[in-house]
Amino acid sequence: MKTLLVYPPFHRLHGLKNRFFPIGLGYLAGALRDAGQEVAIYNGENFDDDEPLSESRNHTDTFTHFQAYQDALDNPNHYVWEEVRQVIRQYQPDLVGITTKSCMVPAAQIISRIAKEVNSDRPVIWGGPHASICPDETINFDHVDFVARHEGEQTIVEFAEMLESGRRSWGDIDGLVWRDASRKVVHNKLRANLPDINAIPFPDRTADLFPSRYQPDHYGVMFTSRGCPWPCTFCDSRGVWTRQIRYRTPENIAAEMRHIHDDLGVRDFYFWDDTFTPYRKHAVKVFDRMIAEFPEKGQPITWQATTRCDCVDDELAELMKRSGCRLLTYGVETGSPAMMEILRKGITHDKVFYAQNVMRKAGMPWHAFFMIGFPDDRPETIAETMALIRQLECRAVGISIFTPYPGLEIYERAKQYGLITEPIEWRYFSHQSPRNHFVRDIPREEFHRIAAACLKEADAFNQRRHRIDRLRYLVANPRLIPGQLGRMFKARTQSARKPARRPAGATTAVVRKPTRPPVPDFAHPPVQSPEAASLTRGIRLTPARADRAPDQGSNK
Ligand code: B12
Ligand code: SF4
Repeated sequence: MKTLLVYPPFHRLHGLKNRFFPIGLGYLAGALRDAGQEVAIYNGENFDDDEPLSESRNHTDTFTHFQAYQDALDNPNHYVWEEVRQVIRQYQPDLVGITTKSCMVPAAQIISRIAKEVNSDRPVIWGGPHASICPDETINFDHVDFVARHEGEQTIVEFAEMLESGRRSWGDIDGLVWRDASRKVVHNKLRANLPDINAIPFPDRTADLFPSRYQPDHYGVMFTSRGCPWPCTFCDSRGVWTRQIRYRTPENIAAEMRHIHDDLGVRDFYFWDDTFTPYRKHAVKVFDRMIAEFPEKGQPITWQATTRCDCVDDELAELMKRSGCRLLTYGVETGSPAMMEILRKGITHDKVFYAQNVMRKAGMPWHAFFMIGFPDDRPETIAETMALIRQLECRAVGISIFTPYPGLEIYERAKQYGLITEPIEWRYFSHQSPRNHFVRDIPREEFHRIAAACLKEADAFNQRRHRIDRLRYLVANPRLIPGQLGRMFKARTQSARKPARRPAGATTAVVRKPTRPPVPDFAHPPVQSPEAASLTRGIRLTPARADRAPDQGSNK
């Protein structure tokens, strides 16, 4: 019984790079492998180094590449879809499992269609945040046979085993949504969270079909906990995990770090926990264990994570630094006290400056994430956010255009204000969409003008800070200089190997002309022509598990 787990492409369809190991699928693969099942991961977001993709260097890259994304969705011969076809044909899975965030829905639909084109009798099952939060919509999509909600390890194993056994008692699998013989949608009992997450097998990072697309540190993604106890109205963490937080033991965390350090060569770890240090006592034990496992003088490692401004202090920061922390990211969200109330994030400006002070004393770089465009935002509240940003000493800020995802309190608020039309057209609905406008009191055009100015200012802020802070940090941490030089050298050689821009007049592949209205002018001028980013090109499957596929495109 072979299961193919698919991470749908998103940035890659925009013509942009976004490389990481899809750890959620890694967990599912680990569970299936431990249950004796054959499994492979196809990460549709990952890419070969010679693909014509640009680095995402500033806030507006995804907006300027938005048309390329739309074209890719409309072009059945786009090279990524050709790749998907070839992977499914060659791997011949008995089951295709697709993970979905809301922004990936259109790509996941195309992948499901391709899976059915190749083998119409093999089931397609969706899981992940979107499927968990919008199960009814999902089960009604064409080519989706089953939906798995919330924690997926047990569900996928039980599902694969039942499929293999020929039994069809789908009602016995918790967390499953399916159709009975009369096509009626059945929602099984919700899957309860596993009580002990230490018992979950480590993610199988070797299941990826394209290992040559990763560098060792791309496998360094980890989780030390699941869930987040805070009630923020804009965050879907609880839609995936509920508000219960479950921790791994320091020993279990260190064992996974040791495994990927020794077996895969990971030196730089990325903890993707919703909030990395919510429980101080536990965090101290984790850092102590990390220091014992990877002593600074013997086997130095580095890591980064995301946390809250009220979850750090001087002593903790010192410990983090000793255990290898090279960057902390804080979700500050807004500079407006009124918006902060609505977001129920529970932090104040005081806390932000407190965290800034902690970081300054520890000499540790940090980033701050913000959003603008909340349903109740006004020009003055957005100005408050920009004013706060100007006072920050962080190395970089990230500003997202707020997007309300279903299942959230703030989604209902936006709906009440008449800012959301259902059913949602997911291809236009994401943080990366220049059409985003979920603000009641600022007309669309004016909001886009304000947002473009904010993003431009944030880009300028980041460029300035990045240069200064990197220099400062390296002077304070000379042991990191060789690694930094290595990364710079690698980045240079990679960009030197980047394919040249398409010469004018070169043969173009078939890209169906868009019939949609033009995208509003939200961003700076494009850095790369959208057409160039969406051209069909030859795909080369690495010979690791799939045979080399014939070249398809003409832009070689
Ligand atoms: C780390 C993270 C990221 C990382 C990595 C993304 C990744 N690899 O998936 C980065 C920074 C790149 C990222 C980007 C974005 N993210 Co994010 N991210 C997260 C975070 C914190 C953890 C995700 C994760 O890996 N969890 C751990 C694994 C184990 O869980 P999992 O993947 O959900 O898988 C489990 C189950 O869902 C299920 N499952 C999943 N897939 C499948 C498939 C099948 C077949 C089955 C049976 C089960 C199953 O089983 C798994 C194991 O139990 C979540 C918050 C959260 N708590 O989920 C937000 C979250 C998923 N992200 C979110 C968003 C909005 C985004 C962005 C759109 C934000 C933006 N500004 O652009 C982008 C999307 C870009 C992209 N192409 O992914 C939202 C999604 C909301 C939604 N309705 O879609 C979340 C929920 C946070 C939030 N803001 O509310 N994100
Ligand atoms: S603290 Fe962060 S992860 Fe937790 S609910 Fe709030 S925004 Fe989500």
